[in-house]
Amino acid sequence: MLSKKVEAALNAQIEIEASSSQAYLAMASWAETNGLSGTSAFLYRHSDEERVHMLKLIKFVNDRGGRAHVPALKQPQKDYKSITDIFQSLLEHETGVTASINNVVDLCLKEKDYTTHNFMQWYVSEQIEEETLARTLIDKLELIGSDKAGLYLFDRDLQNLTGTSGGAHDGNA
Ligand code: OFO
Repeated sequence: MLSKKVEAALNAQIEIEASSSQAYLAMASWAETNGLSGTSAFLYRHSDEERVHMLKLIKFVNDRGGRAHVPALKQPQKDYKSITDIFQSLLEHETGVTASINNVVDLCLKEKDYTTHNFMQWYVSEQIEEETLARTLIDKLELIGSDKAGLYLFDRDLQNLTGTSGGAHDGNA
């Protein structure tokens, strides 16, 4: 059984994962209409992965005797200055998500909720992968600079790049 505090923290995390999914969907749509089809495919997949993160939390909360709430969401940012702007925003967003996950983990320890603590470890590892990937992509974009051919290849490479393990082995969500 979840404590009220842990239940509230998990519900707050559900909202964050849902907002992440919306934010990356908006980025995908921007990229799609700015000639970046590979980037857009990557971001659509990333958006789907975040939805899976949300679903895993919803199921966990309900299975543990709590009640998951589906949140209302604010409209995400619509326009971006560039592809680099997209990935910088994505990294900034993920850094915030990591901080929030760490807070949930911390609360689990305080509440001696080792089951939820164990469940959250998946999110902890996921965040390491996501932040590393975002930093790698930003480094590549810095190297490419204004080289159009480089940008073309970067976008093409993203066509089939999976964001993280998130979408692949989430069979239960
Ligand atoms: Fe990348 O945020 Fe989910 O966990």
